[in-house]
Amino acid sequence: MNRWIILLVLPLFLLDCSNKKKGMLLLPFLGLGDGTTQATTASANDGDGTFTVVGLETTDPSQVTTPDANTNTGEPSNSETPSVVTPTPTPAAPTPAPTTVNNETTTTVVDQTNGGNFNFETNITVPVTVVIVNEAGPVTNAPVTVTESITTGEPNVVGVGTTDGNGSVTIPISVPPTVVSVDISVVGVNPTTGEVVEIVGSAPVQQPATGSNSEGTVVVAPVINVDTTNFQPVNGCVQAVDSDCDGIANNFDEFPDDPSLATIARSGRYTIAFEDMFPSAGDADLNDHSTVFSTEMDKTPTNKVKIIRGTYTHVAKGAGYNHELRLSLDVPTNATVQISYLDGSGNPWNGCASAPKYTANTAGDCTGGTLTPAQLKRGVLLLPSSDKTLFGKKNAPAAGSTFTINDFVRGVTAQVTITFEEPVD
Ligand SMILES: [Ca+2]
Ligand SMILES: [Ca+2]
Ligand SMILES: [Ca+2]
Repeated sequence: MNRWIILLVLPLFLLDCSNKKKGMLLLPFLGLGDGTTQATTASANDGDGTFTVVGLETTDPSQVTTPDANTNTGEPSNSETPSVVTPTPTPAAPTPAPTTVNNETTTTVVDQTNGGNFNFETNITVPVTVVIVNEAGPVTNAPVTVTESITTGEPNVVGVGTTDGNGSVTIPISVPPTVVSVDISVVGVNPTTGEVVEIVGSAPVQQPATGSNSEGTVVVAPVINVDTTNFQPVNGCVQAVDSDCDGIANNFDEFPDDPSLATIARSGRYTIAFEDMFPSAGDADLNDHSTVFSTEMDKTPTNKVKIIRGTYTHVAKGAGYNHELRLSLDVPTNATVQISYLDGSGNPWNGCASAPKYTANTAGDCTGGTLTPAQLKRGVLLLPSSDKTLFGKKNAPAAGSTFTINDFVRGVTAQVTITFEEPVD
């Protein structure tokens, strides 16, 4: 049987604004062309960007040492085993001077059209590059955090990285199409005052399309060149701002006392919908199997995923065929899968485990267990055969017929936790 085919991802829109992070960088849009087929570069905000410096609270200023002159050219420290800064008196300091920052952001249009092939994924995926220099040259080993606050109304860490010997880091991110800009944070120290400071700002990931027949936005990859003075990476760990010394400051660390974990990536609510006669587009109404889902991923300080949690509710079956929904994971490690099911009323549902089709299967279907890489690649069973999961209904009215909220049947909900033995990319 031919199955699956085309997927449609549709994020729920939350209009809540950031409660935490700062200003929006608005750029003029210069010569971006039609934005769909070729990369074009636009330069903007010639050094007068909105990146700013904020002080981070340190309960014990003596925890911060003045970084020595070799900080910028030294080897990056091992982020797995950061050293704790030994409290020392502040040495005879040069005249205290504030950290300053100027930035210039350039953008490159990123083709999201999948080379002309049918592509219904609406997430936008771009690299965000940050380049930091100070008066001594490139700033090496600076921790850069990229967040967005549109999806849930709270800052949601979408990527982290550390600058290399050129002061540069490129962080790939994937965000819902409602996200038009991301926020950037770099934590460091002012060597003349010993204060821990944070450089913050934002950069666009979408800009209005320009050119003839253009409408909407184009996706852009930003490169943010930060030119700063009196700013260096923290030389070691300042526990007042990073309790577990994992390199992720407390204000972003959702596991502030666990150095093995750093952040939770929250998807917000999505719908995934399939047309089932691939490669035929069929009638392309994407109603053959539809699921509403939301996921969270617990991530390590190095941006790897340790745990995936998801809730998946079957909501429509506009097909004669039956389908099952699996999550295929191409990873080099085992994972423990825990899964439970609820019926449309929120009560435990055992229709999966009672189906002979699945109980005969030893790959963790219905009951979870420890799955091998091969089993994970075949796919974790999320929702079993769709003739069972809508209780005989379809939520798929014929065109022109009436369908009201009272006609809607909530299908089976799967609650899944996948814990990798080793964190994965
Ligand atoms: Ca931390
Ligand atoms: Ca942590
Ligand atoms: Ca169809």
